[in-house]
Amino acid sequence: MAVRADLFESPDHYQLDELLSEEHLMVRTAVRDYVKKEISPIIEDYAQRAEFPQQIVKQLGDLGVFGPTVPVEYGGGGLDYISYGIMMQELERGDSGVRSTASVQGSLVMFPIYAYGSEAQKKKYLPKLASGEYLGCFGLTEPDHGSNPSGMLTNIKDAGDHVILNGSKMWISNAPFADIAVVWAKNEEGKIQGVIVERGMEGFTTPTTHGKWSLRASATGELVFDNVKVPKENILPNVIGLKGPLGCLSKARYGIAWGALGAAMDCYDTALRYSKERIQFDKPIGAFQLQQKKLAEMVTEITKAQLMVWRLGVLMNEGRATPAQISMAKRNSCEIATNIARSARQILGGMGITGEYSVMRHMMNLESVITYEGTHDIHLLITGMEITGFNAFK
Ligand code: TGC
Ligand code: FAD
Repeated sequence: MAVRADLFESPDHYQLDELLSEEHLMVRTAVRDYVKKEISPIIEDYAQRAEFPQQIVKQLGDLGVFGPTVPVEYGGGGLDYISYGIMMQELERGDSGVRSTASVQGSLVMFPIYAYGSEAQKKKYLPKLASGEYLGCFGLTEPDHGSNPSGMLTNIKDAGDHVILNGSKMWISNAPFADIAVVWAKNEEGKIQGVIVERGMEGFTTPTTHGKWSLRASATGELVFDNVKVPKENILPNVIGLKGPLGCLSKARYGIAWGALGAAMDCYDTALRYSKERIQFDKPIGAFQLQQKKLAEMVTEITKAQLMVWRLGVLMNEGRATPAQISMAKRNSCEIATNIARSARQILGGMGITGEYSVMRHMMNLESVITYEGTHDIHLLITGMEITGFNAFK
């Protein structure tokens, strides 16, 4: 598959770079350069083959995108939330699946071990996860419990110095290659607890999910637990209840708010370039009003979303961002990115459906991004409940 040179430049219609520090800009340059060198040249082929590029795990560890907000003493980057957001934007600009790998590792595996784990768990797992020596996954969703994880059936039963884990999880990113899984299960009192399950534990398997038309370069699978003996020292001691996994989701959803914007920027940048080069009726198609309308609306939505995620980053840094604010940004970025990918694909005409350009791949990936970490509807209902005080979920 011929791959075009990656000439990406991020749109900055409102001089928003002035809101970023030197450190933020350095982080952006480092991750953008990595994506141009290591991701753009290969990702289309991996997506076409529906194969996970396993070599990126170590590369992403070396780049420092796993757990960037985790303190340096545990192998993290000790950076702020805007740096984390920028990393996710740049990775998803390359491919949502690459950002997914980093989101899961950092926000859904390292964060719960850091925030809810024992000192021994932090020392044992965090440095290896940060460096990419270990890959992790996060098991919350079940076949019959997606939007309503509180109904989960996966359970642990006390058996002396260990617990016995039974049940199954579905749609789990990274599962087929994961060395460890942070799994959420109900204890005998029906309360949700987190356990760290290691590959190799008897009765634990991770079958791959095949046939996806979206996130094809990301590995998705199931987690199946058949009387798995998990030592009690692998239970996360410092959280109980659904707020445990939902607290992790807040971090990951924040990253997706920036990430989906990266995919939108890539689609806009690609469509803008194409509109200046493609001649029809003796003119570049960008000279026609209909195409300008699409491009002008894209950059307007990108600019609004850039402002929203930057402000959310400031609130995250100050510890003031609420789950509802995070939901609004995740939902908005996914919606505008999905719409922008579709418009960009149309601007590219027939070329838009090929793998020669990134747009169709982004468009298909974004169908997962708008669904996972809480669907578009769920985030709307979170906003609805916040502003009206009425719970419309149940
Ligand atoms: P509810 O009663 O509202 O809440 C239970 C407890 O949790 C607290 N809480 C939160 N805490 C931290 N962060 C948040 N975002 C929180 N949201 C709620 C809440 O205060 C309460 O605490 P407490 O102390 O009172 O017990 O729970 P509910 O059962 O009514 O559910 C609410 C709902 C529907 C919003 C929630 O279940 C939900 O968000 N559903 C969506 C499920 C979801 O997002 N699944 C994602 C699975 S992981 C994934 O998709 C990874 S993809 C990764 C990738 O590849 O990038
Ligand atoms: P359902 O909950 O069955 O929803 C179906 C439809 O009903 C949706 O449109 C939804 O919005 C709507 N709906 C549901 N409840 C309501 C309501 N109360 N009011 C109105 N409408 C409602 N999960 C993990 O735990 N870990 C992972 O790593 C992970 N990775 C994923 C990777 C991919 C590629 C995908 C596709 C999913 C992944 N997920 C993961 C699962 C993901 O979080 C769920 O798919 C998502 O939460 C939705 O659950 P569901 O698919 O069961 O849909």
